[in-house]
Amino acid sequence: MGELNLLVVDDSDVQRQFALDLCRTLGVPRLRDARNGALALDQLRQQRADVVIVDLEMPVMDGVELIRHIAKETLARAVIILSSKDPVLISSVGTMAEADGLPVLGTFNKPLKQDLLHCGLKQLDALTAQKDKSQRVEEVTARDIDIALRSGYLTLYYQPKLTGKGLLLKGVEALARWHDPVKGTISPDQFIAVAERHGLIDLLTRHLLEIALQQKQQWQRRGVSFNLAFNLSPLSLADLTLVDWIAQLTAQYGIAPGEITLEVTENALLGELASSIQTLARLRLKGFGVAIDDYGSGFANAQQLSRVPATELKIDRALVHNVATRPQQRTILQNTVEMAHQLQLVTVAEGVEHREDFDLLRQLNVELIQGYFLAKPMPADKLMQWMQTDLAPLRKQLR
Ligand code: G
Ligand code: G
Ligand code: MN
Repeated sequence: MGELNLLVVDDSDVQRQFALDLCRTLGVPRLRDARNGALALDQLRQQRADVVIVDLEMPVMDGVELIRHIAKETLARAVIILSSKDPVLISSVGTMAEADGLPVLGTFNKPLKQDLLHCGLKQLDALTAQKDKSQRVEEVTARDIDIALRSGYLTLYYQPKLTGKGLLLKGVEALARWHDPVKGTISPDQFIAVAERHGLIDLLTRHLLEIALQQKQQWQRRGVSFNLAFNLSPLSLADLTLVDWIAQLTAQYGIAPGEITLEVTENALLGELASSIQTLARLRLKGFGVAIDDYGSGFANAQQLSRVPATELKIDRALVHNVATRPQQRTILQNTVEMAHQLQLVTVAEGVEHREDFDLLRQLNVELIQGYFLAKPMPADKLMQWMQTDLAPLRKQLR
């Protein structure tokens, strides 16, 4: 628990002591407490905290108001929310906090449980690592992309998708990577959108698809077979020539369409619906798999989903991450999985980082699991090495 500085805010003496005792048991070195929101705010303004555990129902200033102040004045790095009220209410306060830029490590019903608290507090380190990463944002220009395409700076990494039961390697997702000799590694978040804005996305997509298919062909020649998933830009779905050139290229490399899955983000399916659906339907007719990506991050509803000719539903990291410490999120996830199964879709959980989440997902019958907990995206040669050396121990450990 390092140097952790934690504040417990609860109007009930008994509950407050209980939470403080749990924190002591977990070895939190610096502990403070406050009886209501107003007193907590005074304390935090004098000295900020790493984590504040907030009870929602309190006199003088309730937890909701306190959390807004903490977020607006950045008085803590993260909060944990407690209540004896309806889980949906607790969860919506959590959503509010995160919308204000305040990370939530857990939203729990009272009484607080030690293992849940421990699991929540452990997230803080990951949070810090993420922050450091997101601060380095560089602008990429259309010209840079053009040069990168010509110079071969763009490559693909591959992230395994494993079955929850048995940990079989069912597929990999290809993820674009840009290794620039001057700027270092540039993330797709920084160049896909620029390519889309400057009319370079088709060029980029073809370039990357060709790399992917070439790689797939090599694996095939070595007798290794698993599905390959490839991300398509929503813009590409409006392109009526897309299906033909994907089919052509796939055939050219001697790959069966059933071995390829095309991923499209949920939000792509909201706008230009008719032409998107036409494109996806034609891909399906030709035998390709179609995955709805980032499901749960946007606003697609079940009815819209049922109209999309998909084979797979990828549940967004936002619904998956820390699900084991958020009981109400678990309910949403469970319903999503059931709905997907009723629509005959294979479910994939994205962004699984913890053992606790992995165990829960397996229990909820999510077929495929993808995330740092099992394997990070890696270059093709690394993937082969990973299959040979890391996969068997992983299976043993998670049996
Ligand atoms: O690894 P990650 O940082 O790899 O990817 C960030 C985002 O970029 C994700 O939303 C992912 O879907 C998207 N992305 C990654 N590779 C590609 C690609 O080849 N094409 C498109 N259109 N999006 C990609
Ligand atoms: O949007 P899409 O699902 O295509 O993007 C996948 C993104 O998620 C990529 O940026 C990939 O690098 C990233 N990713 C994969 N596994 C994990 C994980 O366990 N945690 C986090 N934070 N990101 C992940
Ligand atoms: Mn994807």
